[in-house]
Amino acid sequence: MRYSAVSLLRQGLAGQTGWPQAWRSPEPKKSYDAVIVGGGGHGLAAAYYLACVHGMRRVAVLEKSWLGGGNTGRNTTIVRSNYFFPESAAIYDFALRLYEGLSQELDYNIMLSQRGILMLAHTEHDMELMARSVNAMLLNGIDVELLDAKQVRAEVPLLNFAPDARYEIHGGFTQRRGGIARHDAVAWGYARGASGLGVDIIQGCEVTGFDIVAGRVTGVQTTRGAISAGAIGLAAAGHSGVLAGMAGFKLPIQSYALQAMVSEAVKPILDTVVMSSATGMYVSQSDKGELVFGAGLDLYPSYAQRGNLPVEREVIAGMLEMFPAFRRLKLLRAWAGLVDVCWDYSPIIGPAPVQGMYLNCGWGTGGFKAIPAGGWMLAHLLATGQHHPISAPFDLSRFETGRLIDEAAGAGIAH
Ligand code: FAD
Ligand code: PYC
Repeated sequence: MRYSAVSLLRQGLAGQTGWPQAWRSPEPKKSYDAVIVGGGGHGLAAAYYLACVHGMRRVAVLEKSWLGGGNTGRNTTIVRSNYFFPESAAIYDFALRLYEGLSQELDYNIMLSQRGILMLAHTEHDMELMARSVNAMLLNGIDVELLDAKQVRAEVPLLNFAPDARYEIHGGFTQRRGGIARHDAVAWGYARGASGLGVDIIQGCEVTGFDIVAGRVTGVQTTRGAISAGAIGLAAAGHSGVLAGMAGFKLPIQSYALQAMVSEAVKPILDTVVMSSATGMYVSQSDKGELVFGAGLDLYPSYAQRGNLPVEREVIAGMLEMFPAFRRLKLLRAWAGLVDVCWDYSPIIGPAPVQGMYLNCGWGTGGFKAIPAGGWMLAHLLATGQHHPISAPFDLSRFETGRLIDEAAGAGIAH
């Protein structure tokens, strides 16, 4: 829906009371053709593409809390597709291309800002490895550029180039099509689009069990009653292992907390995303002016969705080594999300060991950038029962065949 300047002004003067709801909140029906568990970006995108690409409208998304309240609303919003292996480049670049048209597609501003990402190298060794990665990425068709120290300085003069800097900067590489997007807008945009096409989006509805008959899933048990379903998609990120347990199988996944923080807002000071795995920190500036920065994975698996002081101190120390000018900024908030990490740091997309159930999980620390593609692939599976060619390498069977896609380095942050 579009608003004229006059109608916007009228809304403002009327106390913002007349906005229509962006999506419907219906009571759950007894039965759907497809049910998606998890109202994060991946689940909502899958519902949207099911309705608009595959014409399936009898679809529900079940979310135990509120839309985007999981990792989708907790992440640091970095989008990029600079991965090492061709399989990963294919899926993450498919996502980035969808992101590039998403505001128009959904008629909803997801505030994509392709301000580039800059990955730093702090030793000659880092630099050599980076050159190899950049060559591999170029062969994958990804727009990356290797930069020497002088070029990095020209890109981000605020970085610490002092001769006695603890983390010397030897160079880095950039992907200029990378950047950030507004995370909750991505969830809300897909929710609004899906709801408009007839999908039921049901918040406050926790899945507590699965009905399985002769190896085939026929429905879910929820806190709002039983719902039968022709097919079920799991897009529950940090709780994928819990849901798999309810369905009677195990996933090669461990769940960890991943922490992030924001400073108070300041005038524009940093116009790209800077990532440094050596210092364990990355930072960008939000459109509101806050510096958004974060850590590597917590060291131990946990379901405790909260930040903690030791990690915050370490990340802040790393950031101040890199950007001494940020020394006097105040920390505004810190938080964590629960991420589901596979042994090879790549996602699992494909049929589950139970017939009629499909997985979209294991995105670990990097699934925000993948939302449009993850949704597209899950929708394809739910509608056709078959893999899209791009999702086939991410099938669960790779843990039996050994065809792993080890993207630990591609994750961009410390693991
Ligand atoms: P979620 O958004 O977590 O959605 C899953 C939903 O399932 C949740 O809303 C949850 O409530 C619901 N659910 C769980 N169990 C049930 C149940 N039993 N019944 C019903 N609903 C249930 N990725 C990037 O690409 N770039 C980044 O910069 C980035 N930064 C990050 C920073 C932090 C601090 C964190 C925590 C993550 C970051 N990520 C990043 C990772 C990214 O956020 C996730 O991979 C992505 O959001 C996963 O999306 P999702 O839709 O699968 O999961
Ligand atoms: O995947 O780019 C990423 C990322 C950055 C911070 C957390 N994840």
